[in-house]
Amino acid sequence: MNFQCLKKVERYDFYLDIAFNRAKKKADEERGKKKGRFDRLKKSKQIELLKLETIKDTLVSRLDNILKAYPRVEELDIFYQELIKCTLDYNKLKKSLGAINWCIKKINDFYKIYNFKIKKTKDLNSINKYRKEYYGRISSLLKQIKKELAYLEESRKTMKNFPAIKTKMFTVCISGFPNVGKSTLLSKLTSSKPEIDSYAFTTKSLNLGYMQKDYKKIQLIDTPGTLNRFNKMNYIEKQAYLAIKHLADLVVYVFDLTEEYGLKEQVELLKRIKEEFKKPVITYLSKTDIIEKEKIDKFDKDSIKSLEELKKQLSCFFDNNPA
Ligand SMILES: Nc1nc2c(ncn2[C@@H]2O[C@H](COP(=O)(O)OP(=O)(O)O)[C@@H](O)[C@H]2O)c(=O)[nH]1
Ligand SMILES: [Mg+2]
Repeated sequence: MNFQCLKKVERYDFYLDIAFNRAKKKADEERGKKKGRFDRLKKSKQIELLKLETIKDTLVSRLDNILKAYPRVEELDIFYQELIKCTLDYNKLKKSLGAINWCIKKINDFYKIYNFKIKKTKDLNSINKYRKEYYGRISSLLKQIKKELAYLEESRKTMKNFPAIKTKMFTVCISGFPNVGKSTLLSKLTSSKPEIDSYAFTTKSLNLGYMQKDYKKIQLIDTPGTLNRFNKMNYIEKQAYLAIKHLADLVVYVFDLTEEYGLKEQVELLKRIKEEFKKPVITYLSKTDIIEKEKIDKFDKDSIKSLEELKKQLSCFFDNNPA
């Protein structure tokens, strides 16, 4: 899912301005047209009805576009549903979308009512009175969804930074302590250019990359975090947690023996990851270019100790991919 293409939601008066201006322009055009016999009442009705219709059509189409562009939360992959729930007020979001829907209905209702009233009247003054009433009611309708439009725009800004993950693709999550080389590994395996050395606090979205063979692809996600309690995690750790939980088909756990973190702590985290997610895990030893050979040889025999070997192992999963 890609949330980057969600279009900006404007303030309520922006939509009113567009609709009223368009109505005025159309009415001016209509007035300028030369017609045969001049019937003032008929002409006036025609012009005011045109304004009513233009306002209705413009607003309904604009509001409808907002609704269509917004993803239906309940149809999204569980990963995005959970991400929305932990970054936005889910109920408020649903209510806001509901309010837009309500507004569209009311606009249509008022249009029908005032269209009928203007068509039926035989009095020039009443035409103007009805038109003014219609304008007033439409303006107040839009004003009633002012807060909801603002909340949709706020949500859009948040969702714009959601990672564009392919939720159906075979997915490998790269985990391990900070600074062990997860982002570096992602950049070596894929064409992704994640920031190396960046802190989990400064990144807005998970780093993703793809390994490709012929037409087959697998997705790799750099998932930083040390498994605190969920509500204690920062935003990027929450994304990482949800990605491992809902999207990972395989976890690559990165070990680093250059002693930034003790081996004991790293083994402990690996154990917790296995228990928490119950996903297949393979372990990889990073920074082997600067670790003494003996230390590497002595390290856990099941761990992968070279990039080439890891690539080979991962390439076995190309055929597991339904995408
Ligand atoms: N020598 C060496 N340095 C590495 C290797 N992988 C990562 N680093 C360095 O380790 C630091 C942390 O790497 P990074 O990929 O940002 O770790 P992350 O926090 O796990 O994503 C950076 O300074 C990298 O340049 C490696 O294989 N060899
Ligand atoms: Mg990193």
